[in-house]
Order: sequence, then C-alpha cells, then structure tokens
Amino acid sequence: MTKHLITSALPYINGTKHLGNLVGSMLPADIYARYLRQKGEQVLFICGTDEHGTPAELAALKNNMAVGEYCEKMYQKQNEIYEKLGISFDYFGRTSSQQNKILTQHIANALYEKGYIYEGTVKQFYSIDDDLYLPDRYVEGECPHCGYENARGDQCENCTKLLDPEDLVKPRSAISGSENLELRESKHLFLSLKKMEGKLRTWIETKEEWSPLVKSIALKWLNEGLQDRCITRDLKWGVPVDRPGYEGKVYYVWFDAPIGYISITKEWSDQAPEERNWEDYWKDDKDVEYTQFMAKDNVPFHTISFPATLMAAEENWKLVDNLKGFNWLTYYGGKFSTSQGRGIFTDQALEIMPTDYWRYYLIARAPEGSDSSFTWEDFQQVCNKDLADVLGNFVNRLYKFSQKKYNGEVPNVSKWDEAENNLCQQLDKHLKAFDKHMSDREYRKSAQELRQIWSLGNVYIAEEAPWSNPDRMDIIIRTSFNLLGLIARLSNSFLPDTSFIIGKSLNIKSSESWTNAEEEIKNNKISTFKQLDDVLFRKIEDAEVESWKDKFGC
Ligand code: B3M
Ligand code: ZN
Repeated sequence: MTKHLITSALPYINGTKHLGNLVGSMLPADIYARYLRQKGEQVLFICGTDEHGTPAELAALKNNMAVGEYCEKMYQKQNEIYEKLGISFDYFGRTSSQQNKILTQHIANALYEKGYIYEGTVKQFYSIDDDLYLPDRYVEGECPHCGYENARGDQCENCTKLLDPEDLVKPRSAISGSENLELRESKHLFLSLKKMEGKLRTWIETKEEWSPLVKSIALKWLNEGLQDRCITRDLKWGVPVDRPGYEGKVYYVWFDAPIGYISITKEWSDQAPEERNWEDYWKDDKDVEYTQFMAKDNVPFHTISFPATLMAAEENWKLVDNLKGFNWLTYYGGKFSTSQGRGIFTDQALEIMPTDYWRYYLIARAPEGSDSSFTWEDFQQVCNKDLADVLGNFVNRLYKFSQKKYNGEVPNVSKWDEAENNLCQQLDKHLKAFDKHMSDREYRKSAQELRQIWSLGNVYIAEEAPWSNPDRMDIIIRTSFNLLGLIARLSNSFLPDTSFIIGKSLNIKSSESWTNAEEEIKNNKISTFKQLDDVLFRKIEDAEVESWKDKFGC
C-alpha cells in the first residue's frame, strides 16, 4: 500500500504566525492529511519549527532571553496554537534537534566527498559593537544610486536596485545603528548548484501535475541560470560546520531547514523505534507519495536547492512528488507582516472566534489561483452566510422540529419518494466533484462543493417542510438525518470540531469515510440523536466587525 508523506513549510520560530502563514501551508496540508486518513490511506504528516538564522537570534535578544531558551518557549507556544487550530500533525518537531544537527552535517559531508561543495571566501561586514557578522539585510546606509538614507544591504526599497552591502554609503548596523564596521574576509562553503542544472531540469520536466505557479517559479530560476550558493555563515546559532578551520561557523538556515523534514521524521521514529522507521519514508521508495505545501516565496528552495542537495548527495533520498504552492493572503490588499505586526496573528484569531470559523473562511478564500484579500467584512459575510445561514440553519431546523416530534429517536422507513430520488441525484454529482477536488488538492473548489451539499440539506428540509407534511414526515426526517450524518463526515477535514459535535449527537464516528449518495441517503443506520448544547454557528454582528477593524486597523 502506498504511504503518504505530507509536510508543510516549517514556520520560523520568531513570533506567532499570522493567518497568511496558516492558509499557505499548515491548514491545507492538514485538510489533505485528514482527507487521506478518512479514505483509509496511510499518512504521515510532519512539520516543526525552523529555529536557526539571524531573525531567531535577534528576536531572542529583543526578548532578553538566551536564544535556546527563546526557541524552547516559542516552540511550545506555536505547538499549542496549532493544536487549538486542529492541525493534526503526526509529529511537530524542531530543526534545533540533535537529529537535525547530525543529518545536516552528514549530508553536507556527503556533498563534499562527491565534489558538490567547495571552499571559497566571502567579504562581510563585521559589527564591532554588536560582536556579530551582519547578514546583508542587517547592513543599512545611503543608496549609491538615489541617495535614499535607509537602503538595506540587499536592496534599496526606494529605487528597487539590488545592492551589495559594500555599495552603501556610510554603512551602519541595522541592529545597533553603529557605524563601527569592518569589512572582513572569511572562508565559507559553496554548493555547486550550477553543476546540478541538467539533472534538476530533467527532474522538473517530469512533474506534469505541478501547478503553473509552481512550475513557472522553478523554470524561471533554471532559465536564468543557477548560481552556486554560499551555505555557511559566521554565526553562533545554527548547525555547526564540523570541518577544521570552520570553528565558529554554522550552516545557512536554508540549508538545514528543509533537511529538517527528514530529521523531524527521525525524531518521530526515535520516539518508538520498534514500530516506526523514518527511512521507510525517506529512502527513495516507490511506495511513498510525498506532498509538500508552502507559500510561493518558498518554492525556489523546494524545487531547486533542496532537491539539488538531496540528488547530489547520491544516497537515494526521496524527492517530492506533489508540490502545492500558494499565493499571498493579503490584509485589505496589503502585506501581512510578522515583523511589522500587520494583520491578524493565529493566537489573536483564536481569541476572536473559534477554530472552525477560521478554517472554513481561510480555505474558502484560499489564495490558489491568485492572491486573495482578507477583510473583516468578508469574514463576516462568509461565516454568516455559509456557516450560520446554510449549515447552521439546516441543523437548527432539523433538531428543533425533531426534538418535539421524535424525542431523540430517528424513525425507520423503508420507502423513499421522488424528492429523495432527486436529492440523491444532485448529491451524487456534488459528492463526485468534492472527491475529485479534494484528491487534486483544489481547496477553493472543494469548499464550494461542500457548501453546495450543506445547501442541499437546507433546501430539502425547507421545501419538503416536514412540519406541514404529516404523510411524509418520517421519510423527510430520516432522510435529513442521513444527510446530516454524511455532512458530518464530509466536513471533518474542514470543520473538525463541528463535525465531531454532530457526530457525537448522532452517535456516529465523524472521521469515518462515506460511500455514494444512494447508500448514504437510503439507509436506517442512524437511530438516535441527542440535542446539541448550543447553536452550531452564531452570526457575526456589524458592531463586532467595527470593533475588530478598530483594534487591528485596516
Ligand atoms: N521557515 C520560511 C517560512 O516560514 C521558512 C520555511 C522553511 S521550509 C523548510 O515561510
Ligand atoms: Zn536607491
């Protein structure tokens, strides 16, 4: 049986993530994992925090903490948030683990032996006052082209010209503002990407199922010609380079982070070595289907540098099969930004509304074909219409009426009429479409089909009106409960909490799979229902929207 390996891009450790991060990786990966498990597939869903690099060091400094201590705290915090959001990782690990250190060094050494890593020198600013080599974007100064005073060492945001830090007039440290800088030359390791161009191209050309977004990013890099990359840094925090003469240097964060997918799988298997083996997933095994989820800015690392690393090591590492890339979720058309605190962070979101509202809204608006814009008004409208007016309304009507007339017992019936045949026909169409979109990882379309199915229930009960149809009352109530049981299971990957609540009330397992419309609708499997404690979905009021806009700005 084919095993499914699913990874979502590893979130940076610095700070809680915003909704844009969630919808561009973890949430769709979770929906895919849940869907496959429900279909009886064997799934391993892996993620973890990306903990190295200067941003982590600086965030720790800002918080007055040692970097290891800071990472520990943020790891716990992020882990907790994803659990609340219902993200069903099989394992959520860390790139600062011992496993990642060993594996990163191992792969780098394999590359070195095979001639894919060579030594070179790099000139870099050293800030004497900060006691730190400054990465390009942490050097600021005057742009030599337009005179803009706050140009960064990688680019001038005023005239957009690409820069090297040495180009800046009066360079200073972006961390302390100190101008006490020295340009120092130091020894580093380089990865020969150029040598891998041919192999990468051949591999990418076989990826027919990759979306145009992903494929065009990968091909653009290839067509522009690959540059060898410096894969080490003069930093203290990271995976140390275990090579004489490289004391005090670490691997670049983008070198060790994707290796984290493998080492986190090893963390998972080290927890129960008798039953689990990480190599079953990672050594080129035809029986593993590997799917990655990420936002578009991560695509080059996953289509070029990481696969090149794995291929060049010549150790039979498993490469990605399906790569699902996302555009940006914007906040009123502008950028969500962790560093500027703009937009909504996952922990704040959970204080405002429960998990399922966010999951449904985000996935219904997933930035698949193009960027998509979050607004509070849109959030209100989608939740009120789809969740409260359609799904919520169907459930409320059904329970309210049935409680009075049936007192917790779902009637058994043996005959169905024209209306039920029609319902089955329509349902069949939507079920097939839903299944297809889910297995194609087309989330907007899947959400639309799911909504159509909720709507079938709502329309059915309104049109058949059991309250004024005593002859058919039993049939209509039985059919409605059957449909609701199906809806609970279909909604499981989108609305896990709601699905669980409905399932519990009907005494069915909401994580079970489904069959076809006829079998689902024309049966007597559900026998009882328990009243729900609360309304399923409440409406979002205009006043709330106003207060959120005030609080978060827009
Ligand atoms: N941490 C960037 C990001 O969170 C980066 C992804 C690593 S995936 C190996 O967008
Ligand atoms: Zn400029």
